[in-house]
Amino acid sequence: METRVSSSSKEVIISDNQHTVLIGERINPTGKKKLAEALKDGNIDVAREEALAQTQAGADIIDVNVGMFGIDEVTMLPKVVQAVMETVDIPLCIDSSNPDALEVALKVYRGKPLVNSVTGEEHSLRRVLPLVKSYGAAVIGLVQDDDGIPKDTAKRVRIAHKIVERAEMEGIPREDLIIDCLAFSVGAEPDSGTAVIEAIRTIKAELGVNITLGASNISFGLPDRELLNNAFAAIAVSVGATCLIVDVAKIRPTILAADLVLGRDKYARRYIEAYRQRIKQE
Ligand code: THG
Repeated sequence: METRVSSSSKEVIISDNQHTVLIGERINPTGKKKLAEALKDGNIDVAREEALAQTQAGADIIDVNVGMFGIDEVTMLPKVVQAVMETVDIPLCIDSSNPDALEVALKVYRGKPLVNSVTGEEHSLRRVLPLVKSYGAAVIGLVQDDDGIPKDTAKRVRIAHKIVERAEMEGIPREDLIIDCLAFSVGAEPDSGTAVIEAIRTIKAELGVNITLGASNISFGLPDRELLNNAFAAIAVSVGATCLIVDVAKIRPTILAADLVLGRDKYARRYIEAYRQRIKQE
């Protein structure tokens, strides 16, 4: 199963046969005062800087999210997408729960983007899937429906089936669908980690689709978040996640090590290259 996305000049392939693809999460105003203030003023320089820094840190794809109280996403999302395309030449993941914002961002995008996201909710399936189809994009499906994010594995699996079915009915090939099993914080929900791990295994076995995860959700409200995020990211990859939405600079060394152990880095090429870069900087 290969999901292909692209910028105007570069293609990224998401698959079990390649290294884990890292999607940089940092263009997101949540919890980032400087970026939030800049975006509220219509200033996109901070977003450009984040795009460049994440690409230099080894991001394969950049997530662009401008959703926050006080920011008009329909105006700002295409603006920031345009600015990031001018700054870096890797594919983008267009992150919004507002379909109108997704549509205007898709209009300005050059290449094949990843749309983040559709859910199992009826209003989302009806509005987002036709957009994905008509712009020839790939899409992340969140296992969430009109009752919210399920706590158990079985319901996550049912929603994944529903999203895949509806996408295929719309004419979107299964390769263009990536399922996100959505983790809660293990601080609030002790079984959150195991429910997600089991869901990844089952969805992958039953549907064969690529799997993603926002690794930082697991650690909300806990100390030493980076440590937890790294452990969870490595576990997710070992059970079948093929791309991760993460703070790339903080997660990449662990994932390079995990990829090597899992036979996804032939001759340790990427692992050794990252080591060389690191000692050059010291
Ligand atoms: N799945 C999918 N998309 C997603 C998520 C997901 N998009 C949004 C989010 N989850 C992933 N992105 C972030 C962005 C920031 C943070 C977490 C996830 C974050 N911010 C810190 C905070 O809020 O405290 C601030 C970080 C900083 O300043 O460095 O943790 O799950 N498909």
